[in-house]
Amino acid sequence: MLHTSDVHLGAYDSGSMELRERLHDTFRGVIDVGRRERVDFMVIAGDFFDNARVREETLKYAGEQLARLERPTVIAPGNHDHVGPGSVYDRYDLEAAAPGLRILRTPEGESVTVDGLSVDVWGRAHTEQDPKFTPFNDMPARGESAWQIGAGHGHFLHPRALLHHSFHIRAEHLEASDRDYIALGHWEQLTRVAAGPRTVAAYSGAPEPLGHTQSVGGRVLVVDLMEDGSVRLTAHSVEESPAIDHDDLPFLEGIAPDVH
Ligand SMILES: [Mn+2]
Repeated sequence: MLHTSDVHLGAYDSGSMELRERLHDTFRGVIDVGRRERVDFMVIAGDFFDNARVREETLKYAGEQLARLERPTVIAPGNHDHVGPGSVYDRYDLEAAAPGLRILRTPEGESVTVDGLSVDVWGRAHTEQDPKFTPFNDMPARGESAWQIGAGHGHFLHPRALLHHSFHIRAEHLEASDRDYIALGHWEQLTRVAAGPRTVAAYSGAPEPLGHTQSVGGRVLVVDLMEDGSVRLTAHSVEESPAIDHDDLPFLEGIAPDVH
């Protein structure tokens, strides 16, 4: 699968034309990685869009690119592209533009089975700016499909984390999830995080970080669901840099996350 998040499409819709185009190009690069690596599906772990007022052309562009993957996509909305009144997802019929697209629209959490695959993706949709929102506490048991993926958008708590951030994700939540892989969004930095012995969990980081302090950004994760039940990650650059193998990925240490 391809895992991306924090694309923030439309972030510059009312500003610089050059930055706007660059962000569009970056997402095209994400789709190019997915096509080149022949992924079976994609998960976008929140903040696909920057806000609910992005231009109509940006919505149309997003639909075109999602369709260009020619594989199903599951979107777990984040704090910038929340569901509920005024949601960006109610402005334009993305599902019609991109066959196989599923948007997780339930704040309490819902599971979807990816078209044609034995893969379930569970996640909770952000509603408008509820700071008490927690993406992963009290998850339901695994579903029926062979592979169980969680997708969520929030702030992983660790000793170096700033506790005032919202949307808390705790290592215990991920350990208790009993999922194979947890696709995280909200941090601009690519990093794996602790999730117990059973589960691999990672932030893909933003393909085009809005902040400038990230140690590793500008990447997208290819997640290999292996025949032996293990999960291997490879971080691909959306530009020209070489890929980073699973064992060389940053593992939380030393990261002061940029969140949006
Ligand atoms: Mn966010």
